[in-house]
Amino acid sequence: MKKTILITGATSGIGKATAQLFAKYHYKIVICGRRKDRLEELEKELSEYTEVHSLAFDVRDKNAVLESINSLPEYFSNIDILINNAGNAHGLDPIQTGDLEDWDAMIDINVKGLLYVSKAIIPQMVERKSGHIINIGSTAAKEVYPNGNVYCGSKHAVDAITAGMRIDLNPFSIKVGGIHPGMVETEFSEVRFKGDTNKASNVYKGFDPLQAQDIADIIHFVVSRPYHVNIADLVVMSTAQASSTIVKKDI
Ligand code: NDP
Ligand code: 8X3
Repeated sequence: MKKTILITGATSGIGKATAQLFAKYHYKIVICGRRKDRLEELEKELSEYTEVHSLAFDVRDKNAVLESINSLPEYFSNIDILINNAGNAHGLDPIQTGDLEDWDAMIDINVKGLLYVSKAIIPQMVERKSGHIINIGSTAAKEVYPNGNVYCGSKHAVDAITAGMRIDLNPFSIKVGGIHPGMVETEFSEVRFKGDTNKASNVYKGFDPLQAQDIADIIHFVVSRPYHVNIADLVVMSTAQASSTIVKKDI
């Protein structure tokens, strides 16, 4: 029987590449994001390979999250795999000049949004005593870098919540794991620098950064392990990167 995967943040970057890869493996796919035009376009693209359903909601809106997920047509309603991927950094400022709206966005999206989506899906996994939840953290979940303060805090929270989920869901045979990428060339830096594409592209200049497809491949590897294998915690960086701040650049 085909498995169903729900991916948040599927309109761009890692989430989109993951949806594209899993479509080729013929999973049933629920793609989520706020940008309806992108969801429509992706649904059309993936429908060549598999059945796809789009859900447009803002993960910050807990009622919208619960209503959307509860409204899934029966065919898509049993979620076997949840990829909690929606998230972003907003700003890169020292703590003393950080913007309150940026802080709210990062805590509300990266932490509370992940919890709301999980809350909407975990009960059915518990009921069925099966499921797999993958939370996308970051190297920023494992270390803190200058001006990363609140983003790193939000990702450390994702790391802790992931461990907590794994403990609480252990009696129900639900797999839970975190995947923690280093620098991946997506729209991430464009969002962080509020649309400044020059500043954003400079982040990835002079080395070979990870691409969204690299993370999608890893997600597929993690999901496709045998039943008794759970990859609990995985950190991945480009070869040029040794830590959040140590990157071997050729310029
Ligand atoms: P992108 O900016 O390319 O994608 C982010 C996705 O999150 C988009 O699909 C966006 O959809 C969705 N999203 C953002 N805010 C919301 C919201 N309020 N409600 C619903 N969906 C939202 O970035 P990445 O693909 O790089 O990021 C994916 C994840 O990977 C994030 O959690 C990020 O922190 C993490 N990560 C990224 C790294 C990188 O270097 N790129 C490294 C390590 C981790 P939409 O705008 O349509 O709502
Ligand atoms: C993103 C990693 O170091 O580019 O989570 O902020 S970093």
